[in-house]
Amino acid sequence: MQGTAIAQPNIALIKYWGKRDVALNLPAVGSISITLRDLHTRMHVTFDDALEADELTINGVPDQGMLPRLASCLDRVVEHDRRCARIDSQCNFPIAAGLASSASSFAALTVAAAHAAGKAMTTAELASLAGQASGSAARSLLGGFVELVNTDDGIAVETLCDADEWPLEVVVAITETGPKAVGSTEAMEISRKTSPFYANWVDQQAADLDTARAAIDDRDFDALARVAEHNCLKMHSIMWASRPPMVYWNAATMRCLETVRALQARDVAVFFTIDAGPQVKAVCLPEHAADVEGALRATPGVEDIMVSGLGPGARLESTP
Ligand code: 2P0
Repeated sequence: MQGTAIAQPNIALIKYWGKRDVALNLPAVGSISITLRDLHTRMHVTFDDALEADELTINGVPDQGMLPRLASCLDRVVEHDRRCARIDSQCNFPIAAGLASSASSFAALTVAAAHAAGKAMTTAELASLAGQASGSAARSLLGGFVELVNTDDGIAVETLCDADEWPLEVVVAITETGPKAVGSTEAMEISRKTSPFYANWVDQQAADLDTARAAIDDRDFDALARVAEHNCLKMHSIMWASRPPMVYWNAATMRCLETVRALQARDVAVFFTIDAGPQVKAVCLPEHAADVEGALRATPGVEDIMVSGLGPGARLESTP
């Protein structure tokens, strides 16, 4: 009645922003991401008759705030009356700061819980369950370059290219730690209801997905860079034009973009992407990673740097 799974966060290059069904947590648009290798969440789940309530620890500290969302995910995995669970989450990077901790957490939780409940599930079933908890979590089921596709009745995930087939590096510039002011779920709904750019965003997404898919197929870094930066800035422009406006950037975020532009001017193969937080993710060819890391580390306001290659999807760590 227990399982341990590990999952890595993923960084969207073509972003998910907005829902077509809030109750089922279905995205309004498809997305393409890269799964990281060196940042991870490890989830240990035990279903235990002796417990009177679900329990959660995050990095060893009891946590009530996240518990309802994790418990709902367990309810969906088990489906019928379930035993109470002890959930132990270990995360080696800042939580809730725009580093996709919910993606790795819910991907790992879904895989661990399915095993603990004795349920053999396909990747498609696991992705659907993880996606109901957090849209981006479905993508962390798979490694490398991953596309989340909207289907008639839900979602599907597929690998476009394995991590070792195009081993890019990601340099994450941390400009601020601590939880964000508005969570992604709420921010997406504010955007959908109030941003004058939202409908246009949904209409244009298929074209950006086509461009990115072709760039990945061709291993065309410049083409991927152009469409990823465009898609990222378009997503942020939706947020900026929402009511109330949502600006996740700080001054150091902008300075990091200037650093990336300066690197590009020196023909360094790098591009930026930014999610619902102030961190800047610089995606580059491996031979440029040290150059990119050095430049971002020297950028005023950057508090820390994390570097990661691309990695595998969520998996069971032990099968007791
Ligand atoms: C993404 N983000 O594609 C986009 C880009 C943030 C910006 O998916 O409401 O935590 O739980 O489904 O998955 C973050 O949103 O949102 C996200 P919910 P999630 O990575």
